[in-house]
Amino acid sequence: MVNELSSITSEVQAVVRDARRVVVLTGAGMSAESGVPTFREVQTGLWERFSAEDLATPEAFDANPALVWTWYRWRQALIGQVSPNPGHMALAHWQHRLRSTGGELSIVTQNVDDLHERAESEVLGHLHGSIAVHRCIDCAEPAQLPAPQYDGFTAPPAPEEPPHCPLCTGFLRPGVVWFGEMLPMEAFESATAAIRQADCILVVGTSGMVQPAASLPLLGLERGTPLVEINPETTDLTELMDYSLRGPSGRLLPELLSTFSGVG
Ligand code: BJW
Ligand code: ZN
Repeated sequence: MVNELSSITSEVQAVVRDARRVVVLTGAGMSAESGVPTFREVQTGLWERFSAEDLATPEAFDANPALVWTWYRWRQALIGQVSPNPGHMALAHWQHRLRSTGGELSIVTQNVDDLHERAESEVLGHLHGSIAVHRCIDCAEPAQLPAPQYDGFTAPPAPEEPPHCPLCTGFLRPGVVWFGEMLPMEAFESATAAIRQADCILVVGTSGMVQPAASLPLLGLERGTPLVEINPETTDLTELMDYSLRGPSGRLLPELLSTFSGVG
C-alpha cells in the first residue's frame, strides 16, 4: 500500500540509506527543472497543435518529415542550452558515494537528453534512445550532424526537411524510440538485470504511462524490493509504491541524500 509523504520521514530515509544496490528509473520530470518540457505538458509555438504522441511516431515522420525533424532539432538545441539541475547532481554524488564503498547505483532513463551524463553520472541504459545521435531511416547507417543552433527560442524555426543519408537516398532520423518501435535490447536487458538485483528502486519524474518502461518497477515488486516514487503528482505507478514523496526531484533528491550523507 502506498505511503504518500509530503516530507521525508525517518522510515523512508532508512530504506534509502541502507540500500547498497539502488536502481533509479527516471522520466521527463527529472529534467523539468532544467527547463526541458515534459511530454504531457501542452506544447508551445509551432507545435502547439500537436501532442507528443502525434509527433513521436514513425507514421508522423513518414507523413511530415520536416515537421517531425524540426521538432527534434529544436528540442536538441534546447537541451544543448540547459544544464543539469540539483536532482541530477544529487544522483551523481550518490552514485560516486555508493561505488566508493562497493555498492552500486544504476540509472535507467527514459530521457533522450544527456543531463545525467553532464552531471557526471554513468547511465546504465537510455531506454528511449538519445536525441543527439542520428541514423538513416532506410539503411540505418549512423550519421554525425553538427549540433543545431536556435536563437533564444523566441520564434519557432520554420520546418526544414531532414538531411539525406550519405549512402542512400533515405532521410536521417533522430536516434530515439518512437511509439510502436522496439526498445534498444541491451539497455532494456541491463535495466531488468539491475532491477532483479536491486535492494531499493526509485522512480523519479515519470507518469508511468509508457510501456514497457513503466513495467520495470513490477519486477522489483515481485521480489518485495522497496519502491520509492518522487513526483509532485500521483501517477499510474503510485499504487505500486511503498513510499511516494510528493514534490519536485530537484528539491527532494538533494534533501533525501543530505539525510544520510554530507552531500546534497
Ligand atoms: C516531475 C517534475 C519535477 C513534473 N520533478 N517530477 C502495453 C499496453 C499498452 C500499450 C503498450 C503496451 N506495450 C507497448 C505499448 C505501446 C506503447 C505505449 O506504451 N503506449 C502507451 C501510451 C499506452 N509503447 C511503445 O510503443 C514502445 N515500444 C514497444 O512497446 O515496442 C514493442 C512493441 C512494438 C510494436 C507493437 C507492440 C509492441 C515504445 C515507447 C517509446 C516511447 N517514446 C517516447 C518518445 C521518445 C522520443 C522523444 O523524446 O520524442 O518516450 S514517448 C515519451 O513518453 C518519451 C518518454 O520517455 C516517455 C515517458 O514519458 P515520461 O518520462 O513519463 O514523461 P511524462 O511527460 O509522461 O511525465 C512527466 C512526469 O514528470 C509527470 O508524472 C509529472 O508529474 C512529473 N514531473 N515536474 C519530478 N520537477
Ligand atoms: Zn541510408
